[in-house]
Amino acid sequence: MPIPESELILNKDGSIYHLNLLPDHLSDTIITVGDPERVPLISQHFDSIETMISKREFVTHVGYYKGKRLTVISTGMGTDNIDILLNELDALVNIDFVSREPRPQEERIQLRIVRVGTSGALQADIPVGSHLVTEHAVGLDSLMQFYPLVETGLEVEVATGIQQTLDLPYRPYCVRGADLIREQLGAGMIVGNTLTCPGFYGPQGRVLRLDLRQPDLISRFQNFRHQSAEGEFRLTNFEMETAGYYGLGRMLGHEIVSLNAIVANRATGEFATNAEATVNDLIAKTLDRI
Ligand code: R1P
Ligand code: URA
Repeated sequence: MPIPESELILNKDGSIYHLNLLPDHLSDTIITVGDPERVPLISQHFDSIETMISKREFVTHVGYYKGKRLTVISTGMGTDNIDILLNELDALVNIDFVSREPRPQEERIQLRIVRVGTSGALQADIPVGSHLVTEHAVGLDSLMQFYPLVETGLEVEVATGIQQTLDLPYRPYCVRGADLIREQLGAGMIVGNTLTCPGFYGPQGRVLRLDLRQPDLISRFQNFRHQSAEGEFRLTNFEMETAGYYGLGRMLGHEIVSLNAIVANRATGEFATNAEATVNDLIAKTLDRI
């Protein structure tokens, strides 16, 4: 059965609805960033750029870096955008746009996706200016309420513990990312467990003019621990997309890693004096290893 026009939406030129890309535009290795202005910061290192396309917050540059074809895409903020990004990237490689049929299993392409983003540390021993690679991601957002994500026993235990600690009316989700790409791209970085929040202020315990429902939210995050045969689990950092990447990556069969430039520390109250340098160093490491 072909996928209807209302579900797989193509623009008049045949490109996918939000990303505005054609299947030929994409490389198998993709760097993603939240901020559209971070795209040229990466593609400026390319030997050549073959395509520059943008629509809404999705700015895409495709080119060659030391002979390797790479795509850089910005996503904007939040896991709702990651739902669009990953479904549309997967459609570009794994759905035939003419027949509107998914490609057979043996023809499926596995993308390698590296998120290069900023993040706030939750623990005092994770310094501003450091780089952290996400092992487990915990999603406080609602994206995975809509997909049949299969979690391991440990993932369910961690997520249930966090639900109890935070006294939430729903169970968060927890996903361990793919090991190989984490070891390759994150070599030498702090290995952490990232909390993906559905907002930057209240959901990350920030108070400007609005009080929090739970005034001690930050210390609840900081003090959460789960003991298992694999050791002690604690939450290390905050951001707004990683759990969506890891959940959809597992279900769609793509290899994804989230690399975090730590620009704030919520235990010490610091914000980076030179966040750009921390991000630029992470970009350099990413390009070197990819
Ligand atoms: C918030 O300032 C934004 O920064 C982080 C968060 O996940 C959120 O998107 O990532 P980026 O720097 O990649 O946007
Ligand atoms: N991005 C976030 O989501 N939180 C921070 O504290 C810093 C960057």
